[in-house]
Amino acid sequence: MRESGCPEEDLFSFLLSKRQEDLGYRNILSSMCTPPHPVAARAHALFLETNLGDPGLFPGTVALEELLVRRLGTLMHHPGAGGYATSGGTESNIQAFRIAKKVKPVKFPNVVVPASGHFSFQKACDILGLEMRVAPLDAEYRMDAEAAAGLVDENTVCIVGIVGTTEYGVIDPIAALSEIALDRDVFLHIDAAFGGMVVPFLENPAPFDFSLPGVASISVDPHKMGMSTIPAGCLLARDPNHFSCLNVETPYLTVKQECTLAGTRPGASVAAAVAVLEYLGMDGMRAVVSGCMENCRRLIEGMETLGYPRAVTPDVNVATFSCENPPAGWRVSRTRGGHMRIVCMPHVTRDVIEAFLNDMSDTHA
Ligand code: 0PR
Repeated sequence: MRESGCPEEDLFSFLLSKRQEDLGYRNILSSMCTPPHPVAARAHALFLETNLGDPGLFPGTVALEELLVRRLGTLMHHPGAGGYATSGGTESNIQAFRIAKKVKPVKFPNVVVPASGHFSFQKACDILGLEMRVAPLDAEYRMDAEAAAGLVDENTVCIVGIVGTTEYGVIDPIAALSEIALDRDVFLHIDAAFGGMVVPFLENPAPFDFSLPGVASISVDPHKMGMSTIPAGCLLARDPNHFSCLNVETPYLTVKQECTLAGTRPGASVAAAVAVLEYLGMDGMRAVVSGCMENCRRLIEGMETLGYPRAVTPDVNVATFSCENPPAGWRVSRTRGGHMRIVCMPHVTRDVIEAFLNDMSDTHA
């Protein structure tokens, strides 16, 4: 550290110079995050110093966390779901595995995860000493439910299904997985970190949530399509008592037990997540999602016209193509299968898509 402090103006010109090295979101087509909605930023500022890790000190913020869980539980067709605000999909996935492992205590536990699983499942298995059994995908990158069933044995503590896969934006056959979970009495965790804030706002979505009786827990992230500030995730469980198996004693805090992974936890991003849901309502979210889906369709159509076929028709706003290089100045990502991947987040507007297609066609020419 410096011996004596830096003048504020010098400090902030230094910080600003670093901030300017960051890429603006405009030409970023690879991210599942997006600039926060203005009401999220405003709410975040209001709750800056709140700490959900010591709930007795912040009862108002705690009430907002409860409201978030109730809103998202209701969205997932189970208003009585238990839950808490996590730091994102990774923490939610780790905590879901912790619950599943406690629910079925066996000596050599394994979990069945689709090959499309986010790398957070690898972290979770490593931390928790779980064997990860990888279920193959079908030709459209969805989990092969029959093959998954074949991997389940008496040591399987959890099956994972994904709603909106990170790489190809497809939805696994959750209804079939729900049947398998009930049949074989296994905990079924749904990773809807991305799709949880998309699918409920589509027209006539196939059931993927607590409306299916085998679904035990769901992760859904407000800091992705929920346009909240970072970090904002949420883990929901059908049975609220499932969280009590994670409880540890917290003798000197204002509450005596906690089930969360993090200790000190931000209230600001939770208030921001609630703010967006309340401000937009179902109608507002439908409008945002339908815009993103429309842009995604336009992108696919435009790319195919230029001779770059889609890898698959996605269920959510993630488009993938057989295409080598993006035009200069654009950030896209690449799937493990070698496809160009573009996430049509809210900042990827129609104008951005048209500008990208224009640059692609110049490259093509
Ligand atoms: N589950 C799914 C289906 C995900 O897509 C992700 C993240 C996670 C879990 C983990 O969530 P957290 O990162 O919140 O813990 N998917 C994005 C990805 O890996 C995360 C991301 C976001 C990456 C923004 C880059 C970026 O700029 O692609």
